[in-house]
Amino acid sequence: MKEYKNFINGKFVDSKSGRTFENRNPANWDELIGIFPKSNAEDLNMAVEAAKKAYTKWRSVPLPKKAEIMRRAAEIMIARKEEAARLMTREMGKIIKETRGDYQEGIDTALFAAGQGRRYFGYTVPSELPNKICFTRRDPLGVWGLITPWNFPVAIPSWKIFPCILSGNTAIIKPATDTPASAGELVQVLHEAGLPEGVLNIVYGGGGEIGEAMLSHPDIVGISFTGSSDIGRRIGEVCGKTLKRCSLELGGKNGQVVLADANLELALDGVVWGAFGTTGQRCTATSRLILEEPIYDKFIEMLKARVEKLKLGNGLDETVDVGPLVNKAQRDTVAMYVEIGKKEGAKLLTGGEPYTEGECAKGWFYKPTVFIDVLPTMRIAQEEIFGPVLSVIKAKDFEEAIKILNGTTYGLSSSIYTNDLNKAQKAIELAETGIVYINAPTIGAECHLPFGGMKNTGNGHREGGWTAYEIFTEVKTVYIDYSGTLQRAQIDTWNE
Ligand code: UN1
Repeated sequence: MKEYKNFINGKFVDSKSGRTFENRNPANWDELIGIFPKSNAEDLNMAVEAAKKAYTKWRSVPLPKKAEIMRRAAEIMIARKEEAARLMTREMGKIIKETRGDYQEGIDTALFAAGQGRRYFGYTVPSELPNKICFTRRDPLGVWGLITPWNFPVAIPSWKIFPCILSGNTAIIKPATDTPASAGELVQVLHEAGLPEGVLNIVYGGGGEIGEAMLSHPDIVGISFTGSSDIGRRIGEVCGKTLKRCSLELGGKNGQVVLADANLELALDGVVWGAFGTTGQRCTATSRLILEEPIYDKFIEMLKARVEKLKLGNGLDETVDVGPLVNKAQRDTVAMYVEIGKKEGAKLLTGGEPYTEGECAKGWFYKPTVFIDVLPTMRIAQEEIFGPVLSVIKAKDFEEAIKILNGTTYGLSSSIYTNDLNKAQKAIELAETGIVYINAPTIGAECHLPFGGMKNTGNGHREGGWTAYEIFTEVKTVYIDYSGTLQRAQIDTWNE
């Protein structure tokens, strides 16, 4: 058990509130991971002051020099990967293979930032007039508020922190109260890597208090948020009023389509991993399986057999496939949706109840659950559940499958299993999602490609790769006239 403190202006400090909160292992609630400050607006104000002060100097540090700090951070992370993954499994519950992957995504993002420092391109184009050049450059904005979720305790904070600070901004991160330790250790890594004081600060606490204080703070220029669409709407609304920059990465209701010609074994591997990996708690999780009619019955039989073999337990056990839900509220939500599904008339194929065998009795476990004969309009086919619940829907042909795939308000990720090149190509064109997978599950994004969704999944930004740098920078257009005369654009011509 460790007692954590806020990290403000390069120092670990207690909250002015004097209050704390606990973080417990969702696989065994007797295990206390840490105690954290339950901060208030005063703590946030101090962090903003520190970040504001640091900004003037930090923004003018040459980018390749900033990038060296990112590289050192990556080196420290590589050395700490196993330790960090174990902590992450203990605080969040997902299995150790996945927390290693989560941490690896953080390392990859740090390394990408380290390279990006030397290829921070603008572009140069010709002018309409002689003896004049035009180019663009990117500049930072100032102090950012980063609000991160618990399902990817290191990867998602990394997606925000590295591009934000490499670009010359300074930031305050408020991690989810379910996974504060992993985020705290990441901030510690950057401190050890030599990040100057005040550039990155961490303030622990609830969204209602710290998130709201960030939104209303006049010196915070932008908010980057990953979480639910409801909270995203609220953030977008306030940022709209105050004209803060705002990037929102929100919910999903991702579908996997399996066409009759597909390799069914491959599609089965895909859906089991996509639906029950991270116990279904990914924005990219597969929560709908859309089967073409001729293979419907056969695939369901294969699915039932496979899902019932999944082993639940503590994620530190390498033989376990599925860990617990992150907390009680999450398990209650899953149980509530299972009831809704039954009432709506969907048929429960397997699961549908908490799992309390042996040591799992002390954790938030829920059996991997599959509903069949789900209609596309049912709530379990429309609303994000964020748990191990898969809704199986029948489609009569390719066209109907795509219509069902697109028939939700979300648009993050989609997957199509087929060996028909033409249909695959058509599905890529028609899918209303920011990410499309062919013959692969809906999860598995890589850090150097754009990540984000259409419709209610966000507000048009893309994290990952160089598109993340667009979120955290302003484009500046520069014209240099070296003619020594007044040249009037749109009026003077080159031969006059
Ligand atoms: C999320 O679901 O919140 O593609 C992020 C994936 C991971 C990232 C998921 N690399 O599933």
